[in-house]
Amino acid sequence: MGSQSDWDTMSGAAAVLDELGIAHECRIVSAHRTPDRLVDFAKTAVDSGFQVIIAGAGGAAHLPGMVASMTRLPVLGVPVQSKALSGMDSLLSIVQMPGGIPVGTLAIGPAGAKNAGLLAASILALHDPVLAERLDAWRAAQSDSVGERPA
Ligand code: RP5
Repeated sequence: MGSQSDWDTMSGAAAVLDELGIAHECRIVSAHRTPDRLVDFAKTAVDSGFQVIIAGAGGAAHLPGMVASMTRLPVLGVPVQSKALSGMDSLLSIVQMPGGIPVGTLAIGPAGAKNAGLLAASILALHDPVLAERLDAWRAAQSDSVGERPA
């Protein structure tokens, strides 16, 4: 994520990864304030063993696109809800990538962070049958938790 202030939102992605037993790291990497850290992280991500990157940022949210430009790993972008423009700035900064460098963009805010975790799990489950079972169970539990009528 781009800032400590993004953690309230991005912790939702980490929570899902924890629930599904998916090893992950949470880092603050700012495209604007720590550009060298960004380059180092993105360029070494494959060799470091990462398989999917979730990048959350708000405002002029260059982080997901810049990361995607420096790695072939799938990058899932989460637009963090900004105070000034309610996250529309973040969404448009992340979603409208020029052809050639994709960022899979999720919804603005906590729903996007949670779904980024789930989408990362779906990607990883393609080649991990044990994780696939856990993800199926997670989804079934979610279905079971939805009442048929309002309480
Ligand atoms: C972006 O600027 C971050 O991703 C964050 O969403 C936004 C505001 O950052 P702070 O000023 O709260 O650190 O780089």
